[in-house]
Amino acid sequence: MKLADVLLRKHNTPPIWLMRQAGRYLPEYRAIRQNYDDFLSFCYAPQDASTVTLHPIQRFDLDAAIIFSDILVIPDALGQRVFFEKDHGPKLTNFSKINLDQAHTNNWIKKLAPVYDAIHITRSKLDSNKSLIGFAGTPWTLACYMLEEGKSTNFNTILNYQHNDRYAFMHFIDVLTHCVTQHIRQQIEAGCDVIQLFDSWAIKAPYEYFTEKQKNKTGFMDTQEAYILNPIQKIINTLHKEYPNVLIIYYSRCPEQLYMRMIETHKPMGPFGLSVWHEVSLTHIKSALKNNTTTILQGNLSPHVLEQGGDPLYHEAKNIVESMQNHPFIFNLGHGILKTTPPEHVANLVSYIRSLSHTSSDA
Ligand code: 1CP
Repeated sequence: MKLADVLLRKHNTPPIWLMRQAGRYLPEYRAIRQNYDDFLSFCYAPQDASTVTLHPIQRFDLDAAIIFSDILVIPDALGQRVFFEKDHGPKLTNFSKINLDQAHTNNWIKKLAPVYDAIHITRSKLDSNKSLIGFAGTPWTLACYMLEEGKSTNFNTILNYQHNDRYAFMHFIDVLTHCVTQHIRQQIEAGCDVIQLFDSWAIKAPYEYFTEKQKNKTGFMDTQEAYILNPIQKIINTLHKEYPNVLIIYYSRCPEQLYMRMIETHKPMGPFGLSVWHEVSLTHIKSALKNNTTTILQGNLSPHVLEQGGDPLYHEAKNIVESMQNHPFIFNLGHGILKTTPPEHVANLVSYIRSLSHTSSDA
């Protein structure tokens, strides 16, 4: 079933897909991965990227495929080259050398043509009843990797920069907002019917009130509104005006309070979903939505529970599905699948979720 179909409430089964469903826990992924020294060259190889996108669909019959790519293709295309060292996470070249003015020429997007080719190929091979998900990092999360020049532990560079030079930082967020919108537009044009925005580092966003002067000058109350809520809503609204049927899901690793603010402030103009981190209670978020059943919820099994498998997995999965009855819902993890996860656990989870809903519909 297509993911947006949950709004039609025709199915008893919640659709299921898993963040990072293509990846190193699958032997068929590792076999292809070893042909590339450099991870991004793999992302820019349309045939192989499409093949690994389809692996988890062939193996587990999940309801959606997510295009095999990375959130860091945007900085790479902007000229801040990205490298992955084995088991060390990403490293990005010098931030100060990139020219942000070129972002508006849209020349940089040409570098991402292989991603759109991979989407074309995948759509032509994917069953028409399944969704194809495109994605991007959010401006804040991309800014974290770009300013920190890789994976950070203390986030000092970005936190100091935003504090010491608010307007320059906000200009940077604006540029990234444009880039993310462009990259998503191309993914939709290439054949994606669902988009997920990954805000993996929203949890590191500061919550600082603006001074009167800053408030008047920017129109924002605080940094959370300026760096997260406003840019995300701007991206979603721009895209929904052009593509009113595309489901856009916002995934965030953030405190409950930020989801609540998103719920209060975002008035969706098209199908919209919130994907909830497993450290946050999905039922609290559901309660905050009150009777608003136009916002789809997605999540939020712990990836550790999936890795462990067995009874705790079934118990947690059942609780989640039961608590989401009467609300449009997509089953997923609360963060990406761990590379130590046995593939059989994924197969078990999928058949369990599908058996559950049959039982409840028979009752
Ligand atoms: O060598 C390898 O095999 C590299 C592992 C890997 C994979 C499989 C990386 C490096 N990226 C990916 C693919 C990927 N990344 C997908 C593919 C589609 C799928 O889900 O199957 C997606 C959606 C992403 C998104 C992504 N990349 C995020 C957001 C989600 C999340 O995990 O929070 C982030 C933060 C990245 C950056 C990144 N790329 C790769 C790694 C190891 C990381 C995380 C670095 C860090 O911990 O800071």
